[in-house]
Amino acid sequence: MGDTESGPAKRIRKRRRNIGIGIAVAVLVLVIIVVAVAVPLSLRTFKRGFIQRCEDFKDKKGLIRSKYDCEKIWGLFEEAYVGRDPCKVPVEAFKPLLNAVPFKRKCNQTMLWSKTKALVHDFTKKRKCFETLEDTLLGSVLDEMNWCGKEGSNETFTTGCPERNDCETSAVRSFWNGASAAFADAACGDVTVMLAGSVATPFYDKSVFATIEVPRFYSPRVRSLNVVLVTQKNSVTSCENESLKDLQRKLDGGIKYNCTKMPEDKIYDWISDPEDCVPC
Ligand code: N1C
Repeated sequence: MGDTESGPAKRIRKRRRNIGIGIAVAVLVLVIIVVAVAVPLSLRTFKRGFIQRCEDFKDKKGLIRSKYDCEKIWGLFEEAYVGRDPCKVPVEAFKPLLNAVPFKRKCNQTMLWSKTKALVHDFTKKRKCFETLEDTLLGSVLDEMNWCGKEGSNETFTTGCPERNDCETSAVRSFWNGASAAFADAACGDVTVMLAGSVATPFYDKSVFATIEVPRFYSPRVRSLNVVLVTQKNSVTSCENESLKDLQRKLDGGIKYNCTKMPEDKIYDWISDPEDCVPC
């Protein structure tokens, strides 16, 4: 039957096929270019962002702390995960980085959180007497970032990395676990934590707060743990919640425990009060 096709029809069919092949080749070339350019570009952007945030980091008084060697900090950071399987980065790999940028702070200033991140950071932005991990240099530089390395490569990737629950020892999880441990080790005096009164278990036993921070508090270095249970309009959870009793049981004996229920609106009123806290 094909033999009966006229000359012009055959030519049109051939031309269409050639156009199809041309488009396929162009798309393939485009994909190769995008992959080749985008990967190093994402690394360049990630590293540049890291260095920029590090150099712009301000202390509590709003002063830029030029004492940090941000290139050196980047080098120590990168060493922890480059060339490794993205799911096999041990917490210890971040030790040199965490030792180089210690979390020293005055007593009574430690502010922890679990499932209340946004509110707590709105709070500490105004109330400089408290400091969260994200108010420190490393915490602020890496907050909300996702990154990983790959075996046989010396690059940093920001796409194709494990998601939060994919593996226990991803670069991101190990960094936060190591940083949270070092941050908790630096706590002394009265420690504050904001927990969510809108959930059934404000003290969730798998959280970083429960598994990493609480076990690092010892008396007399830590005098008290003050829980602020943040409630919303329909919150039913109270300080009598079972999980909070569990928290009390897990706490080292000499540490005083307090729990105060506080509506979220009231905390926002406080935040907007222009009067700042007394010298820390
Ligand atoms: O698991 P969570 O809370 O109890 O962790 C919060 C707790 C805080 O007190 C911080 O000191 O642990 C510290 N911390 C961070 O500062 C932090 N910033 C960003 C722990 N994790 C942190 N992240 C990311 O959020 C990280 O990916 C981790 O898995 C979550 C924890 O959030 P959560 O469940 O609300």
